[in-house]
Amino acid sequence: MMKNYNPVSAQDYIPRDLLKQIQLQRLQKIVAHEYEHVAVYRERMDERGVKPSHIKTLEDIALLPFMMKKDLRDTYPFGLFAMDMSDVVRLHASSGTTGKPIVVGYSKEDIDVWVSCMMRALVAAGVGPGDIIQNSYGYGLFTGGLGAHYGIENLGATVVPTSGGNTERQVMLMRDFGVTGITCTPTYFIHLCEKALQMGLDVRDFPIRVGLFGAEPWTEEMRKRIEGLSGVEAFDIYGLSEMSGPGVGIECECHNGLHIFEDHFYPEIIDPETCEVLPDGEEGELVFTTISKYAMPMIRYRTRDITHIIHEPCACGRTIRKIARISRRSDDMFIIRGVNVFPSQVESALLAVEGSMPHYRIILTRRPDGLDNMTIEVEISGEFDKIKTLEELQAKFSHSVERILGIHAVIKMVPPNTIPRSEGKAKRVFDNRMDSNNQ
Ligand code: DLL
Repeated sequence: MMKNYNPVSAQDYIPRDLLKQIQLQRLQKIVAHEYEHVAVYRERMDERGVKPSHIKTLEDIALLPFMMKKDLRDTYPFGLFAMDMSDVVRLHASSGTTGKPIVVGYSKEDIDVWVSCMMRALVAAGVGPGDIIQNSYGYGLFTGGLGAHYGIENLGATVVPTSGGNTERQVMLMRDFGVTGITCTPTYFIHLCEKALQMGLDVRDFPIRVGLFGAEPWTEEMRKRIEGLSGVEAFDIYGLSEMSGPGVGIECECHNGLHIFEDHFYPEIIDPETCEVLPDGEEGELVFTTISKYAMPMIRYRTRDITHIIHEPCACGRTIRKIARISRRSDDMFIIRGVNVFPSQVESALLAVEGSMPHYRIILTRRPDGLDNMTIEVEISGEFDKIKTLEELQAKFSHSVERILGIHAVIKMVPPNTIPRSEGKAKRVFDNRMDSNNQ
């Protein structure tokens, strides 16, 4: 119990009764603050006849209206700010795929809370003073770079702020600086390891032992690939700009779910159709309330991320609850010939095949007769040059996809290094069905 105990993480081990008291006090305070300062939200509460004084228990949170990404877009840029601009010390923005970015703002105290959560995340991954952490999350408006940066620095570890890109140089610095840990997307780390091999180096020979990987969904199969390729222990770290950024939750050494820093982010799981709150253990959409963020509180924010809450106590001794790894977002889903498909299922199917490479993309097209096609491009590794082996591999992929998804996909084997590598979040799905329609 409490193997990795560090005073930085004291709140991870707080008795649950006390945690609930703290959560309630914080919730009451934040709802009153939001009601007073954010007109859009006050109007919504008024429409429902809900006043801040109605929040008497944690369950009363169900009285409050939800917030969605659309609310952030509709109030662009500062419409959801609940503090004077003179008290806002930092802005971040996430680009999104369509239209205006969403903007988030932080007070000095909000930043302190964010840093403390990031420190707790690093401690859970076994990072501490003496470690040299290469931070390859992008610096800038994206929360990954600066979020991880200040956590590492305040913990007393050494941060190497490489940001994303210039991969060859990153490999060189990793080796020359004796880097012991890395923070980046899982996809970028694989790219780094492969680049090292191209340079005649093997990351397994470097002192690096730990990685905090997140910002995009990844699978258990991908974890095995990463650990095999690099020898690092891979931790899944979760977060989103609307809460703060990285460090909303992380795995501990047990690697069977992500602890949520519940004293700052109050989680709920809802049925995305009916919006009904679901009990622990049931899968649904993750909803968060920031109970200690004042410049821009988010109340019952619908993340679109699909998971369930794990209520059972964790062997690490932490009392804060866990969520299951997030392998899908409700808006990632695509429908092909009537079957719902998530990219992570395709990843699991591909990586279940021995000898596969973790580089793939999914291309959706519509045939002139209206039928949808799914083509999966998979990269072959340099070793697969014999046609027979290639054909065998292709058949194995096809079979694995059909077994897991229940539909047929065209498997296209492409030469090594032809699928573009991402420095940040990977784009896996290319839905060209509209274009095919217009042809
Ligand atoms: O991706 C913050 C972050 C940076 C998290 C670095 C972890 C590490 P956004 O750009 O706002 O923020 O994207 C948030 O990314 O709602 C999830 O859909 C997805 N996501 C983030 N972490 C994970 C993860 C950052 N570990 C959105 N597993 C979230 C699966 C993740 N999905």
